[in-house]
Amino acid sequence: MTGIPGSRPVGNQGYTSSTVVIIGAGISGLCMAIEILNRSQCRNILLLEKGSQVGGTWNDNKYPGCACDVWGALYSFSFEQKSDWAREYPGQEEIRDYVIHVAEKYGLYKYIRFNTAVQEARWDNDHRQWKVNVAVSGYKDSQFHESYQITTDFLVSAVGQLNIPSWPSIPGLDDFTGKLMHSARWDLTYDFIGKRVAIIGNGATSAQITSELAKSVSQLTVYQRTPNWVIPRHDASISPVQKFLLSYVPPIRWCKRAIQMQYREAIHEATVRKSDSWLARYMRKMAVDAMQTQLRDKPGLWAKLVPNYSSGCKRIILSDDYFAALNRDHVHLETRPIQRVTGYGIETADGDLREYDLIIVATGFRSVEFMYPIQVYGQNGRPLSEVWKDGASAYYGVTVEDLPNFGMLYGPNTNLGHNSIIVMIEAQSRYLSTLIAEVVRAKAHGNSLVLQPRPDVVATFNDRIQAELRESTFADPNCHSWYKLENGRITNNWPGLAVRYQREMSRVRWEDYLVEGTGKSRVQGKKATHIGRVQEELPVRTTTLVLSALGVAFAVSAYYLEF
Ligand code: NA7
Repeated sequence: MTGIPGSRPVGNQGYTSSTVVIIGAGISGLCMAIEILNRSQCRNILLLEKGSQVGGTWNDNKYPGCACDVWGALYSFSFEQKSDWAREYPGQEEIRDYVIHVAEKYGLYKYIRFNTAVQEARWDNDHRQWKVNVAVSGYKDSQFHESYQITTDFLVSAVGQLNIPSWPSIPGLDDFTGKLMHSARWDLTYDFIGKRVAIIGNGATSAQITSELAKSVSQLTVYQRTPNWVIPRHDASISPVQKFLLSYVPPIRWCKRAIQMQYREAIHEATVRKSDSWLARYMRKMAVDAMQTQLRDKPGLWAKLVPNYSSGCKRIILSDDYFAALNRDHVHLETRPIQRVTGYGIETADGDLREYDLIIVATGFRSVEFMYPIQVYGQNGRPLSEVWKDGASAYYGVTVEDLPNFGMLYGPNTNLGHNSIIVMIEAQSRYLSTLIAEVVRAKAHGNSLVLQPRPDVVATFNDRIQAELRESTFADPNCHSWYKLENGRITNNWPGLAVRYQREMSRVRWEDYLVEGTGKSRVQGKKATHIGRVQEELPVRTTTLVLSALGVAFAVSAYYLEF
């Protein structure tokens, strides 16, 4: 049963087929669905979500202190801007609620199948469709069937880069008899107040947890392997007056958003390209000054907390209170390497053992293993693991060699170190929905259409961005990060400005694609489809001046009116 291409069949029909399948109902999966619904006639879409709520990483990460490290004013869709964030840097619950609001407002719940984990996707050359095998979890859902197969004409992966927790291979970790949890699988029923706590790792997640837990645990030890650059965040709550103005005087909200976008793009040079620029040096000085000020009682720690690599090589941590937490008497920074975990605590390389009630593993995600653990087989059964044997790569992070009618959001080389990922996700959704619209149109006319990027185009694109990345701060050999492989190849980050990505993605060049199927004539020979971009930054010239003047007026009034 294939159903009418444009719409989902009524009732229980067509359960095992869908014109489009999107894996994941996080920010990118929902954005993709909205774009398809807006830009094409297609209503026959399915979002397969292994969790039981929308939100993706913002539903998974529920640890104390979890917040966004991008300003809230920038962290919402351009078409659904949130104007009443409680804080400049919103917390997890508020972001998850925003994502739920989007799913409700755009009527997406009816397209989502929860408790459904994709295990394998295989392209069927004969039928020109994907066969997607899913496992059903959830006590009741799995009583109907534990697994089944869905066929689809176009498959989109929206699983993101921060999806599967990375567990360290520390000897004895499983032998610990106290409470053990990964930061991305926080047990909200566990009462940590008054407990002796260890936290392994000191990345962005650990810094947020440390700042929060230091307030209520009896003892807290942070196990640091490599120091990070930490700069002040200057977070603040947003007053009711400002919320009112942002909500009811949209130009003020646009102005705030545009200025923040402009600022974020302006720091790209210092964070990604030139670690010796005056701004990069200023940022590092600001980081060291803030650390020494907040950690005034423990000068012995200062040298251990200054990294020996470019700021930007790893994600810069934004925090107003991490070092202040480390300054407290019951909080301890441990830099001796961990040797093993015992039944009761953690032993360092010199044999020193400390006992704990709770060990928090804040060691990040399996970020370079895109789509893990889903097994994908493309054209002629070629495994994706073979296409990606030297590391994940894709054409602008969205389409992959030998994977027909397949798209990715937040795929290889699309992560940013300096700006909001939502800007990238919107550009990707526009682009992919243009490909999808053609496939849907062909199907509606009883034809088939198969699109996959030309290998030479993908290779040229990747050679170009890899050359740029080799010159970026991400490539600093003194640091390893979740952006790159052990051999130094940077698989996760985009080298340029977010605006440059938007511009390069603002047209679909059909000549970049191998086109097959009975409906290929509509696309073959066509040069490009212009899809435009969402301009978030300030345009130069007159508008720049006007918005800047507005921004200054806004800031001055905010200061005098104390909102
Ligand atoms: P990150 O940034 O990947 O940080 C992981 C931390 O865990 C980092 O300090 C690592 O040290 C440490 N780590 C990893 N493996 C080990 C082992 N085996 N032993 C000791 N320490 C270890 O993850 P986060 O969750 O903090 O942040 C991920 C992103 O989420 C963040 O950038 C935001 O964008 C949101 P290392 O530095 O590798 O020496």
